[in-house]
Amino acid sequence: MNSPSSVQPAQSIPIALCCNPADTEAWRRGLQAAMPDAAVSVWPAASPGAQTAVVWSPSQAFMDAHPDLKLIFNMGAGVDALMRLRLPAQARVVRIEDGGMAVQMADYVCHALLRHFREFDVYAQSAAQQKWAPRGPRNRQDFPVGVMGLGALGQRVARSVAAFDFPVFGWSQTAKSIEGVQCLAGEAQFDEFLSKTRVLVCLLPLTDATRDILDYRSLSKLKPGGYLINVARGSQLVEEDLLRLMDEGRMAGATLDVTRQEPLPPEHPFWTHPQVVLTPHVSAQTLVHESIAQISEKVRAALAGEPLRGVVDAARGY
Ligand code: OXD
Repeated sequence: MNSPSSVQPAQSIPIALCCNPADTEAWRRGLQAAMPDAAVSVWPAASPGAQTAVVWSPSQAFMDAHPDLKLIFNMGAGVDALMRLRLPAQARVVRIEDGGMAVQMADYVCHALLRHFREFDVYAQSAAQQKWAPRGPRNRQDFPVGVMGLGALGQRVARSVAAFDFPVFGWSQTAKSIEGVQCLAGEAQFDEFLSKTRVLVCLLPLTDATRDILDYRSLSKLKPGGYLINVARGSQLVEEDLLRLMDEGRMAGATLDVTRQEPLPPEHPFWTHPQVVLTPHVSAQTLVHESIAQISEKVRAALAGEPLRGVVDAARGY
């Protein structure tokens, strides 16, 4: 009989795998290579006794077919899709910690920030019209950046932005301390954080508390000429409110890697809005090799009864 915190021994690890069909084979082969004694079964073939699962956005049917799961590895950083399901009571959800995603987030956000700050889109338009039209320098002190969400990814982003000498503020639920970043925390300091920020970067987990957090009220607290970079979840932004603030000239624009509906429907105004830069949810993609190395190490740690990092707090939802 296994204790609730340990999993079956290595030679009999059934692993239930459930992900986007296009990625399945790479994950199946990678998991099998990293854990030769595991038996990886690919959903919808169920592995009813499996205590370990590796998943991205699984269905309730998957969970119901695997009532003995103790460890559910989420293939990405955001666990919101999992948190909406009824999970086996004894299961712990473990997310990928960084796994090569933090540097991607940092380069994506720095690119979006510098593209806006250095007016590269304006120069692209001039070049398209064969116009040699230099513009004066802008002062980065006038572009304070506020990073919402200071987990592994948010901290890396905040540090990378600070390395470009922008003033950087951070905001998170619980107080954090990051060199070069002025950190604020909790509801009580939210408005102060917004009012110090001109370029707002959202890296928050999606929970009931953060759904719709980027609405007219909060975005209109930004400094004049506010700019939004959303690399978290589309449901955190009230899209009509952003459109209204841009129409009113109170926000300069946005770079959005995520939208409420993905793929973005063809008729959506973001596609053609001149102040919106869109990418298709690619700011930080899960790297299969790095993630599998992390998962197999954690499976080994769980077998040895060692404490696990990256376990999601079900009450907080991240
Ligand atoms: C993630 C994502 O959560 O890709 O990792 O959205």
